[in-house]
Amino acid sequence: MSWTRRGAALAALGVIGGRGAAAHSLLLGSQPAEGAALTAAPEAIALRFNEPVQLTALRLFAADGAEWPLRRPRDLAPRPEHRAAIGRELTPGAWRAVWRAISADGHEIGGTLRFRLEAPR
Ligand SMILES: [Cu+2]
Repeated sequence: MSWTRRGAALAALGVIGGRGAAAHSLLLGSQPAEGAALTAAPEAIALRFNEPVQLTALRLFAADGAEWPLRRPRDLAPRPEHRAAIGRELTPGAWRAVWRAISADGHEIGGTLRFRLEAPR
């Protein structure tokens, strides 16, 4: 089932949003940090949650929409920390990492992490 269809199915069951929202797993932090302006290209993207979550998607995009390769374990076991190695050095500019996960309470959560890589000077 695609994520879109799964999301629609979950929404139909009333499990997305509304009651119990406070019980969703929370993203506590990341590397790079949200909004960071970096002077050196990061070698990985890391996400840290308050409890184990199953990371179902993590994709990295350049400002022009080009997707950059990430390498992460195929193992989908729930963990509080997830890390993906960046397969190719980032170019200067704006970047966004889009992630989705299954929260420990079974709900789908997701977000977008934005950061910049400054041009060398
Ligand atoms: Cu929830």
